[in-house]
Amino acid sequence: MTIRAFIGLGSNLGDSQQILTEAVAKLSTLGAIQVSRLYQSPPMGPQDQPNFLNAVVQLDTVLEPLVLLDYLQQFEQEAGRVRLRRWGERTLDLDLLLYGQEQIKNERLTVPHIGILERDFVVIPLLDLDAHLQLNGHSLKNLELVQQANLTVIADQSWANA
Ligand code: PH2
Ligand code: MG
Ligand code: MG
Repeated sequence: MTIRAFIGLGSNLGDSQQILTEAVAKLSTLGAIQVSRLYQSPPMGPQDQPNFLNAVVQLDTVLEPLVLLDYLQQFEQEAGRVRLRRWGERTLDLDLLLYGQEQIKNERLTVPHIGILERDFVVIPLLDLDAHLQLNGHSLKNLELVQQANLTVIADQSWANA
């Protein structure tokens, strides 16, 4: 069965746009994808780190969640992932945000991803892909943080075709 998953992409080390473009190409090998616009976002967490580039990919896939997670972690490693500290710098961060309507909680994975509702750099690109997306019965577009979002659009939805 094909499931619609959403994956959050982030990078603030190295050539972030290139790193995210390569990540999108790899995600496209796992199923049919759509890509949000590309955003620049001030860091959540320690402020003495560069701004992030953030985006979300919608992926229609037959992969089970933990198999998908294995791929996401493999792609992070292949990008030379560096993770210096909690909430800190990342070469590439790929987070499984949503997996259909499923609620998943085990030692490797919590889905929906905790913190979606607090992160404009996740919610705004999700809305690019599905303006009517709901979480726990709430429309994401009605969240207060949507009005107060502190994001800059870097490129339209064709950015990853480069
Ligand atoms: N990721 C983090 C920590 N802080 N801030 C922004 N704006 N975007 C991120 O993706 C991000 C962050 C660690 O994964
Ligand atoms: Mg993250
Ligand atoms: Mg992560």
